[in-house]
Amino acid sequence: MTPTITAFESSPDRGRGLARDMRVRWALEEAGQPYEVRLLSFSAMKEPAHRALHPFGQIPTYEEGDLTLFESGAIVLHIAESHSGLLPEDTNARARAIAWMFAALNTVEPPIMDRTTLMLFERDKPWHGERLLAVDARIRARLDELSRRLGSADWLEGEFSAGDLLMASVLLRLKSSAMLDEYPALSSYVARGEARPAYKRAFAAQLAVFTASTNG
Ligand code: GTB
Repeated sequence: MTPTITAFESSPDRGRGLARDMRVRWALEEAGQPYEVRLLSFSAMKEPAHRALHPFGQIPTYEEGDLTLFESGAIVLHIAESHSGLLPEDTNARARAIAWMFAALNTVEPPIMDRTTLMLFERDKPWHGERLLAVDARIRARLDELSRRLGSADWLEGEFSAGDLLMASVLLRLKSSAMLDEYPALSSYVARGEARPAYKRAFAAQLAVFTASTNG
């Protein structure tokens, strides 16, 4: 059955890969799983019909037969468990790859999201500069630790996995800052993710939503 995901009808980044449907699209492309997309306006996301799928009135959601999911991490995990190629077969290696999924979402993404919020919505606040310094220090601490662990490896846990998919997705949010350049191993890691054909297809599909709506 072809799954349907939800995505922004119009995104603050104009479809350039930052909204969280991107990681779901990427996972589906890695899995070779075709999918459909239902685009939602900001007001439609808060309507009861969408809240029945997503209690917090956000994107992305995932519908497949009688299964409905929200939370991008849970969706990526479901895709990874339902298809081969995104999680190792070996039980322990699989558990470690899943740990990296949680690390991406629970340890690395929070300070990076704080930065995104500061830059998108809080530039006019009197405390903006001071808070940005504090948030950047927290991000650099995580990047330093992550970079040390990655070392010269291509991926975090052997072969590319859903852990790398989520970690690279999270780090990509820093592309608009110069911060990633301070960590060459992480810059190369993200570039390896972006170079994957599945990532490129997912990015093009998300961008096409915006270019289609501005052209037509
Ligand atoms: N924990 C949830 C998940 O991982 O699925 C978080 C979902 C979430 O934050 N969704 C956002 C949303 O629906 C879109 S991704 N927001 C609308 C709302 O809450 O009303 C966050 C996002 C989108 C776009 C940019 N950008 O353009 O820079 C950055 C971040």
